[in-house]
Amino acid sequence: MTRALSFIQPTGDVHLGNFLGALNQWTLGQHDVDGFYGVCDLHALTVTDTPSVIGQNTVKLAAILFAIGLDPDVSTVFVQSHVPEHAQLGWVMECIVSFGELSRMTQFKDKSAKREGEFIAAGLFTYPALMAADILLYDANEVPVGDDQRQHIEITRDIAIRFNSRFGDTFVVPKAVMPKTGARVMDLQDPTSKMSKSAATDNGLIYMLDDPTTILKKFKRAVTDSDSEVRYDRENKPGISNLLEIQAAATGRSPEDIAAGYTQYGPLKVDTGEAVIELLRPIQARYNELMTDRAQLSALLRSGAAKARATAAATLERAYNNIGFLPL
Ligand code: AQP
Repeated sequence: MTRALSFIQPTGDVHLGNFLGALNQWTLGQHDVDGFYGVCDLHALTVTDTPSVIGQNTVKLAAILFAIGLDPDVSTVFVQSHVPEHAQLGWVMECIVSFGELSRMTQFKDKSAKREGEFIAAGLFTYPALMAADILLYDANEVPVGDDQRQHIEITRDIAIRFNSRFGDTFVVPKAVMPKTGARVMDLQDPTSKMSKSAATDNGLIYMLDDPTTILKKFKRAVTDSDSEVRYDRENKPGISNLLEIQAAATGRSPEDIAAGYTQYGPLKVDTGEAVIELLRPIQARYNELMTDRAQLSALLRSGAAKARATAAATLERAYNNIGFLPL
């Protein structure tokens, strides 16, 4: 059976881009794969320095993962720091990737530029090595992610291939899997930039826990394009195409088909907002229920970590043996 693995960082409130690009794929595909899904709190440490924030965000994010429909009897849902093999294989990966490869990662360039003059953790630079370890530990064939993760999956493949040729066949070489629509949801106020937790303002972000009035207001204020034709054309009509793609991802239709039903921007904005409200409504209700029983959430995560650890420990041992470390 195909093995899938994907993570989300507890670096802020989860938004519609995270959901349509990644989380929704995890739930929709969970019965067709052996899925490992989690909260990568070690990665969040690259940009978070306030005590307790990562832990608080992790609980909320875990509740979201169950609220979207990940079934703990079907998928393994866990927190990265609960499985120490991630950090252990992460170091090995740092020794398999080169400084030059890490220097070319656009996410490092973007995130370090945003933090100019501030503390820039070395972990922000070596992050792709830990991410490679996350994926390779589980022999994942597929990594369901949004389009912004393409370069990270490419470097993971390069690392796996290099390790296998240096130390013998050890890791499965994974591939990225992206949804047909929603792989790159753009900021509603700046449709040329991706919707991102670390955006300067949240006016263009739809959070998964935003109330219906806020969601509708943000859609009504979405920036559109200069002429008034409703047409799916990402290059020349980024604002309208983003709305069409969001509505398509929320309803399972195609953006072109949706565009054919509109002659004005106003109704498109309202209908897209309403489709998103209906998509998020049951998730928000389940989230609120789950957050009232923290003991149950912790129990679910403990059992997820135990399952994840069994797989991760076997892969780490295989890697150590193939490297030829002296056995204990
Ligand atoms: N705008 C987006 N459209 C589609 N998919 C997206 N993802 C993120 N933004 C979009 C996907 O969400 C998953 C989890 O993302 P992450 O938390 O690991 O970090 P990220 O990719 O760096 O996402 P953000 O929201 O932009 O966070 P910050 O601001 O912390 O960098 C991934 O599969 C990602 O592709």
